[in-house]
Amino acid sequence: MARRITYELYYWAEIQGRGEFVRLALEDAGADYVDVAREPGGMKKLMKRMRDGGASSPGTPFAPPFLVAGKLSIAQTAAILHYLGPRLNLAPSNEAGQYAVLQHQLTLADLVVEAHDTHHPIGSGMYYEDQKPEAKRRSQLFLEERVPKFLGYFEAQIARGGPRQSWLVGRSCSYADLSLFQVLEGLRYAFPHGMAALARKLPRVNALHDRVGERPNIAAYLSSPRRIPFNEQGIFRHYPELDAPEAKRAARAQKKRR
Ligand SMILES: N[C@@H](CCC(=O)N[C@@H](CS)C(=O)NCC(=O)O)C(=O)O
Repeated sequence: MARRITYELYYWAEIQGRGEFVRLALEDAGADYVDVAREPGGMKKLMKRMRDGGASSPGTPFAPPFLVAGKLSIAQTAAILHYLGPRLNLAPSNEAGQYAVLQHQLTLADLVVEAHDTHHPIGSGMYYEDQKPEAKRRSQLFLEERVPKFLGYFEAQIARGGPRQSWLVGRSCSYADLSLFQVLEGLRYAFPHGMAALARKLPRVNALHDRVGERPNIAAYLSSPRRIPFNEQGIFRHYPELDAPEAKRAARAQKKRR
């Protein structure tokens, strides 16, 4: 019998962030894994790996998350999931299906960058408070144009499969479905008003979200202490003034003042 591998996930201990896409896949599959930075002395281990990459690694990661699987060390969320997908039964077995799932993951990664930039449109290294007017404008455009475009795209992808398809690719749940769930969770946390206003247009995306949330291992994970609550250090942050209709009101007031 093949030995069951214990994966090591390296990611910041205090936030869901991009590490959460990997956590969800590992949790859904019931894989053995260690969330390294959340263990005693784990942050030191993470920083050391960032510096030296580990004995057998040809390079060092640019940023967490990265996964260590035996002698392999893989950075970049989508690359990690592309590796894990077939091993955790969260990707189709054929190549076309695997690349379709990867493509969706990368599109979600684009959306994640834009979600982050709503509260940090000018610079990641600056305080939110020093880029608030820009953040308001960016959030309004994000909610009015970008979220409908991205989520409308995913709605159409699910619809393409016809009435019997309930997942993004084929007939079973993939890591991209888990990631779409997570993106929706994050957007609803950050923009409760804005997302409520869009809900009617996204019946398939919302139904997929609910189906993922009901998967037994995911439901157990979400109610466990392993699930870090959303907070204002992560990618999805709730600042009421950025949510519609607050953002709209602020942008209108700014226009009047000019
Ligand atoms: N494209 C990378 C982005 C990784 C990334 O931006 N990680 C963040 C945390 S979510 C980080 O620590 N960034 C440090 C930096 O950009 O300086 C991925 O998808 O994994």
